[in-house]
Amino acid sequence: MKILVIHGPNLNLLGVREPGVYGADTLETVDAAVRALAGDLGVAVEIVQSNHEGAILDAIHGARTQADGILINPGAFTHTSIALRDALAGVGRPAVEVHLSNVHAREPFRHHSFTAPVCVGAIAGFGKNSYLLGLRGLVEYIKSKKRDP
Ligand code: CA2
Repeated sequence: MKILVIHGPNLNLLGVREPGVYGADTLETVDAAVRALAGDLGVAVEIVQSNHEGAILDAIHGARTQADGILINPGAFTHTSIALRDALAGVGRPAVEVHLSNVHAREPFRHHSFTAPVCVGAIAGFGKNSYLLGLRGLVEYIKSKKRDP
């Protein structure tokens, strides 16, 4: 099983600015934890980060032939991008949306997600652990679908 992990815009700044909101973890420490859990679960991961909407769309399209599922933190595109929603809906691969912060406890403009309704689940508010919980959930979901399609 192979999972495509996508970090959206500005997540490359993690740990460098705003530690009060997003914690002290850097993207490198998040990726290391994701890779370690993937190893424990016996799945392969490909991890990408982009600040460009089109590049993220291309990565999602690539999952159609190259991955079994998508773990995505769409960053601020969560709240703005119908294109991202259409890509996730159209690619035919299950996706889980994750957020470091509890977006529902923040500004009202972060409460709406264009992308969560086309994902099989969403997790927010647990920092780095949101990715780990999301990865576990996605892998279990894919396994259960293989057992009982
Ligand atoms: O909580 C999350 O994971 C978010 O997806 C993070 C996004 C934000 O726009 C979403 O509403 C929630 C922001 C990405 C990180 O942005 C940073 C900006 C400056 C310094 C560090 C991170």
